Amino acid sequence: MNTIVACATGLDPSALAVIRLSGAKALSIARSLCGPQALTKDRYFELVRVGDQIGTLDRCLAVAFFAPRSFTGEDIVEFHLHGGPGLVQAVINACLAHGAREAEPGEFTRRAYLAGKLDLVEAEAIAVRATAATERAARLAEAGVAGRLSAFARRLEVELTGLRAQVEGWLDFDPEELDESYLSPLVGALITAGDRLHNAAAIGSRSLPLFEAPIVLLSGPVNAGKSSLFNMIAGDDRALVSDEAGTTRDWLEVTISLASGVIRLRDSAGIREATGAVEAAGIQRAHALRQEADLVLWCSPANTPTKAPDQALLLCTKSDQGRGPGLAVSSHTGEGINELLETLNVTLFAQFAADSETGVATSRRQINRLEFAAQATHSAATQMQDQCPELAAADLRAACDALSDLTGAQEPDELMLDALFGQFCLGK
Ligand SMILES: Nc1nc2c(ncn2[C@@H]2O[C@H](COP(=O)(O)OP(=O)(O)O)[C@@H](O)[C@H]2O)c(=O)[nH]1
Ligand SMILES: [Mg+2]
Repeated sequence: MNTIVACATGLDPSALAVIRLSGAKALSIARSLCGPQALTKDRYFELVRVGDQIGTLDRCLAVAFFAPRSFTGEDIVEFHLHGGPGLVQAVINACLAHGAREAEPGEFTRRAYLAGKLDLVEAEAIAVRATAATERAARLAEAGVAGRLSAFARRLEVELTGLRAQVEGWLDFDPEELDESYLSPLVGALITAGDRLHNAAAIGSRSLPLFEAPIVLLSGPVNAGKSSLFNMIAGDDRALVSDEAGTTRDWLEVTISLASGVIRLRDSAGIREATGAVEAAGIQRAHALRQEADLVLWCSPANTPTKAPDQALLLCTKSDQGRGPGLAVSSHTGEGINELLETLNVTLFAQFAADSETGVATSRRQINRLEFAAQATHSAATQMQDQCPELAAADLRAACDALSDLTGAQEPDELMLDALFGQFCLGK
């Protein structure tokens, strides 16, 4: 495999930056930059002069991790240098000139997974820790890094394999002979296992907003005060506000920190019969955005109330002008804004409950595999009750496969790995 290089700390100016090199040539490339005496000791921070063919670039710290005792299992060198983007780029260029190639997003972690250093659940939990916006998200993801969910999945896989052996034992019998007194404990065990898997998926779903920054969309009729509310919450005049109906066409997004997590708040065009092609395009987009949103805030003006669509949270906007159904808010007086933020915080983030048995799923992919395994296990219970042990055994095989997919124990396909690691930060 090639030796890869990337800046692990982002490319904004900062006091320090970390550049990582990983692969068979990591040490030789690093010594080309720092001199042949450098980096001869494992895990030893040393002061080096890094330079290219023109001259010294920086005096900085460097450390080597010799294979296989490194994150990726390969030789790794890290430069902890000063953080100017031009300096960082020059050092990366020097590594490239000596035969490294630029890493893809997530490629270090992908190599760690391929070397058997961590499973997919742990890899995804590490990605969350690299982007965690809140302390709570970071702490929950630590449970993933520590492998609690992986251990749960492996335990369940063993249990289901045992249950499958019992199910297959029934295949040798005449269905008439399926004795209730043996059958009901088996069915009971299948239902319990399915429930535990379902519970793990449900905990994951409730916690997902902590990791994903849920999308909250301001929607409603034109002139309902959506853009004014957007600006009020953003603390900035981002959106144009006007009493002319149909002002907003492009949609806007700001990231807002609530007490327990981060949301992406969006403003969109008001819903009505459009008066022109551009407004019509804006309204069409507003409808599409509604599908994407985790929560819709339906803005209904106090003086002309409208009915909220299902699932939306109803706001009575312009509450300084009167009263209507819904949570009263006014962008002019500030009434109800704190209550709205508190409601959003509770609705989106207060539902999670960490579970000591299962740990917490940190991605939709993990939740989806857990839920699939739960359904297949429950289906196996039903098939046994209906005296179809063959179908029950097939369900249990599918459930075990889903659990192997979850941790990546069964070699997954390249496309899935591309999709999974492609979402990682560069240098991770
Ligand atoms: N009285 C009052 N007027 C408001 C309030 N919010 C917005 N407006 C006015 O309503 C009109 C439409 O506001 P805008 O935010 O552009 O609504 P949008 O079309 O839903 O985005 C503007 O003239 C605003 O000044 C409010 O809380 N109280
Ligand atoms: Mg608007």
